[in-house]
Amino acid sequence: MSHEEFPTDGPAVVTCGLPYANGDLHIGHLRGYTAADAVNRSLKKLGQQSAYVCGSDMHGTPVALNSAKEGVSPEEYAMEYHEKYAETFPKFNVEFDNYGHTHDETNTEITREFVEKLEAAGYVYEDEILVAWDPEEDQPLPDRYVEGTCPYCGEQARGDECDEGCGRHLEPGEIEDPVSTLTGNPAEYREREHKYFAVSELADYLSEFLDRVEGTSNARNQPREWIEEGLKDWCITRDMDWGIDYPGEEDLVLYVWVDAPIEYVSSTKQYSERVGADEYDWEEVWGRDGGDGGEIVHVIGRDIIQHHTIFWPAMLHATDHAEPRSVCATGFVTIDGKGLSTSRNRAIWAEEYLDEGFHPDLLRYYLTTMGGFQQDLDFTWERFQERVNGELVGTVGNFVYRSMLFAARNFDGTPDADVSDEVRARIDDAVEQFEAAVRDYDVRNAGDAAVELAQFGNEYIQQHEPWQLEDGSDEQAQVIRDCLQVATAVAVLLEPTCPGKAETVWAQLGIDADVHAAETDAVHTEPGAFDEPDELFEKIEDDRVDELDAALEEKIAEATADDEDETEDPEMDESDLEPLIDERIDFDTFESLDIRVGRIESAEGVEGADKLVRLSVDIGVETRQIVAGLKQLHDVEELAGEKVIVLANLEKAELFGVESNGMVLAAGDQADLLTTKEDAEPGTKVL
Ligand code: B3M
Ligand code: ZN
Repeated sequence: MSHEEFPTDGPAVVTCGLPYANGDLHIGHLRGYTAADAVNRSLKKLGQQSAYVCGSDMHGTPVALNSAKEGVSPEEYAMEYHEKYAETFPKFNVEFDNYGHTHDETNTEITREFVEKLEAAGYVYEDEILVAWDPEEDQPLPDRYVEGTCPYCGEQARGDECDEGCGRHLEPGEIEDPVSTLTGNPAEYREREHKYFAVSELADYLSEFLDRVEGTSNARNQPREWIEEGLKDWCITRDMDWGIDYPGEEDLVLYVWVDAPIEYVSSTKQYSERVGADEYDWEEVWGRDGGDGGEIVHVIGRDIIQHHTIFWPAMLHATDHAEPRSVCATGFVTIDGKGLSTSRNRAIWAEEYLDEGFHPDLLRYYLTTMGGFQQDLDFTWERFQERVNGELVGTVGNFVYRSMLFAARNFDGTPDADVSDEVRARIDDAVEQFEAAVRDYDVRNAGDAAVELAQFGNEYIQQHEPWQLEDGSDEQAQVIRDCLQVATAVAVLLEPTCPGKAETVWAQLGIDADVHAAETDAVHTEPGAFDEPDELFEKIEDDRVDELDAALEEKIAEATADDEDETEDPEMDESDLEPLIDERIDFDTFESLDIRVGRIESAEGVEGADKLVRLSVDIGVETRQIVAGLKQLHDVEELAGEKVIVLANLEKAELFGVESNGMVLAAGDQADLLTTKEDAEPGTKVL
């Protein structure tokens, strides 16, 4: 079954993964919220009725742990961040139709209703299970209270998610070698009674759902593997105080991942109640009226694909709700090629960006149009400058400003002339490109449609040289009229990406209408009379970038130094080193290792894996495909050309479905790559 093309008759809802109310917002968060905001605005441009809803995720161990560190109650702590978020998003022109939170009455009520429906439909059962326990604190250790080894991939993992390895959700009791994050003690396992949602019974439904769901390929493909492996039932309760009580059970709260996605529904309800069901009907959207539901579009980070393509649709289906139409999962944000780290302050914080005085649309433009949706997105101040000065200042700003300045000086605004067929057709092409991109949830291409149209405008004005034509002549009027129409259209198509700037362009053009509400046919709106415009964008100078870079480096260094200060024992570094292995090997054993010099020919990230890179390595005799865990530690784009040392006769392995034929040697946690001092050629044996 394929979905009806946008715009559909029914309403759409666009959501973005809820931020945990447990810390400041940074550029990694903003990527998702700006992309989803752009998706919502773009759908509306197509004439689709659509609302954008979200809310703060107040529950669970992410909030409980952080609030305990601050010594305040989880509720107080989470509310404070919630209010902060509600203030910050609009500053980035992220405009939610409703921004609620998971602890409010609406969500508490709807969550209870979901659980009761699940129970009534026979999907919930009770089981005695082993949960991690801190013997010293004598308390259970749900989710982030425990860390250990992922049983699937062997990486270090949190109690409920393998956040550094394979990304899988982990059930209580699954993690190996559990250690309490409260005391650092090894955790024990104790028997407890918990509630389970029989997700495994819905495997067939979920397979069919995955055939239908639209969105990014990572979100459609990864879950198939999990289903093929066999779905486990899902433990939906926790031994905690903070959360929504499990109906009828005093000691248990619901697992945070139960009530969090339900907030999508609750938030839609709050919006609907505010504007009236005649205007926007949440029951219709979520299929609570017995219908098929509206167009539910989820934008998420790629680390929560399993929750949105397995658990959530299973919950919706089992409770007779409509299913999501699409799940679009973004990649992560890296800074200067390295993984974003809040503890090391390797981050650009939302407030920090605003304090620099940059317009929010600049960052929105960067985040929504830099690379594909699913790819990791690297942020550097240089590239930020490059994109702002190149596309926004040089192409869009320059075109709009020069056309309008000329028009204001020679015609007091829009000259009296008809738009030429050529220009009208070019604008229509841009609209087509934009609409096709939106139907693909491709916000980058939608943004490109606007910038390429401005580029055309620049070429057009250059070619027709209105300054060479007689002032006030019909010919001159014609060229300028065309340019102003292009400017009008650029603003419409750029609105989802740069809403603030689009508004400015329309205001400057003397158009007395709302560019946000405008649909794509508004590209042909006639501009009015106007005075000399202001420049739309400001160039970012090189020394500004140098300052920003220096400040970023400094704060990372400070955070690292703070980390080191905490290492009280100066011997610590040494004891961190692994002890030497006593047992000796003979020379023959050493000789049996075929170690070679190699040269990396190409490198690309492995889809779905946070760390893995697929390398093509020339080892003289042949070229090998080798998978290595280098992604977060190195700039993948810069690996090609590096000389490396390869263990060539290591047995083959398969990582994330990709064959690895050999091993690239590297030292330590930071994967410092081994290389040669002089110029030994690929293939040379290491002895
Ligand atoms: N609060 C944040 C995350 O894991 C989490 C999302 C909930 S979405 C329903 O990205
Ligand atoms: Zn794992």
